[in-house]
Amino acid sequence: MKPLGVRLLAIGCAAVVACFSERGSGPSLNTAAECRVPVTVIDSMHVIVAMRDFAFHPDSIAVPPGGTVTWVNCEDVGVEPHTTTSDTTGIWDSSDLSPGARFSHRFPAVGVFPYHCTPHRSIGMVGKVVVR
Ligand SMILES: [Cu+2]
Repeated sequence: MKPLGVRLLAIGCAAVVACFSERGSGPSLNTAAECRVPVTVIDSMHVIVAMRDFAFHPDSIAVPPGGTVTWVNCEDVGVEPHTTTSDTTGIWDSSDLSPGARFSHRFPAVGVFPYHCTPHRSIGMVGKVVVR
């Protein structure tokens, strides 16, 4: 367990430093590990939402003000891309994320932020971030 924990902590720090609505990049992040995480909380300020089977897991998640959510596309290679896009236009929009890609957004203030996957909204691929 320890090696995995250390690796996840490193992922969390990297994402927090990368900060505001930034597309992740770089070889230091381990998408396979992120997709295996049994709980979505990396630490109190950073949570992961997996995109899998044309849904967000979990589809509702809470973070404190200043917290960061990282969405990871955990579909198998070859599955069509997903997005994470705020229902309110302009708060965040990942654009297409292929399997293995990720996107992070930091939420500075309290509120409820519904979002969706642009190509799959009509089949119910929606979620919600609650900042409290
Ligand atoms: Cu989708």
